[in-house]
Amino acid sequence: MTADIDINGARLLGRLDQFAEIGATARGGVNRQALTELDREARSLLAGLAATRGFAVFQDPVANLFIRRSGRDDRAPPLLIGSHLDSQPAGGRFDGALGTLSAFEVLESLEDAGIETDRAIEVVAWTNEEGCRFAPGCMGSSAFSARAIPAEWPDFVATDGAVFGDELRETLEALPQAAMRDLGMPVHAYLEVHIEQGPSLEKDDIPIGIVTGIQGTRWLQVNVSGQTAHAGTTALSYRRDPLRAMISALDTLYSTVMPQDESARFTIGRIEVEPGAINAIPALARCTIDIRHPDPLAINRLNVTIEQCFRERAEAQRCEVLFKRSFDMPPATFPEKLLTVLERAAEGTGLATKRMVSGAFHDALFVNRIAPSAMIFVPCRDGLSHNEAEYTAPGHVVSGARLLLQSTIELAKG
Ligand code: HGY
Ligand code: MN
Ligand code: MN
Repeated sequence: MTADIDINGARLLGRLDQFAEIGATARGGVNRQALTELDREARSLLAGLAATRGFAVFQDPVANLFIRRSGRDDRAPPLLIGSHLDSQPAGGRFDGALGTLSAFEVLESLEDAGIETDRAIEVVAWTNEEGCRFAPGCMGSSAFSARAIPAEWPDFVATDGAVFGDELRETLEALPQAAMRDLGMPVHAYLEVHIEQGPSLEKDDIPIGIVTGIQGTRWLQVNVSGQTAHAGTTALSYRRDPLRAMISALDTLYSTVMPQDESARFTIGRIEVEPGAINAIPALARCTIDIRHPDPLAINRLNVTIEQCFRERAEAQRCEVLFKRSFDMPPATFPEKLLTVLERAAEGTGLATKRMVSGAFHDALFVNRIAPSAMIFVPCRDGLSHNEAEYTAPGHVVSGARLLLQSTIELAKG
């Protein structure tokens, strides 16, 4: 049964354009990394729009931003809908913003239609979902679900040298109009709209993905250290070259991990070398490794293989190797009862759907630890994401928000 109400598609598409201006890149993407001035600008724009509609605005100690539309029973745990506003350094205009702004559009449409819900509905913009400026990812949703900020986080240093504690404090102070609330609260359920970030929906020409779960993710930081020395005077037998060890290990891993297991994902996102002088053998080679797999045991096996390979190649070059695990998220499964609510609402709105597992991680994975959560995927062109060319057709944007609206009305019932 769908309620006789609809979203304002033009308003939502306009909002997406408006937010895409904040951190817009020359090639049509967005660089609005977590806890930067641009992130703060997007948060304050959303908070301003909320205040204009008379919604209450809150933030918690890890700067998760909440926009609340009250319900008849304000003591009942609210329904949370949302996503994130931070982006990749060369990100697209839909990753995160689509879910956050679709959720805000749902609040506005309910307000326009004067529909009163039993439960309060809160839009949430989670802090640092991407994890690329400050690792790990999903800091906001993981601290929210654990009701604690890990003691080591405030000292974490960003890829640009900023310190997490300082940036977090600045971000909180930049939104004085948001009332502070404690970290974590009872939540009735959580829904998130997101672009698929893969090719499956577009290939099957299906407008809606009902996400049944999220594959596991593990991030490693690998440091190989050797001895810096003169490029001209150091013969081979004297060299302890960490970059040679790293390249040898990576060559083997690239040619084995994904070719031997089509469900495995192995990505080196960043490599750094110190001192980085053209005429000095490196002292240190550092790289990041992103491992993904639907099977948690496979992630452990991959981790062992990777560390073994690096150790062998480091030893062959008389170098040392250190590993640091900066993110570790086992696979998650969303509850069947929520998937059925989404599918029934999609049927009511005449939207074809298909069930699928998410290759990307999302905040819903952590929220699912404290409340039933589910995700609605919409297609993205060529499956491209974490790329400035990321694109979702207006019709798909509207369908995703329309389904979120109908599902929200269903779940906001007492
Ligand atoms: O990396 C991820 O899976 C997410 O899109 N940040
Ligand atoms: Mn995202
Ligand atoms: Mn992303």
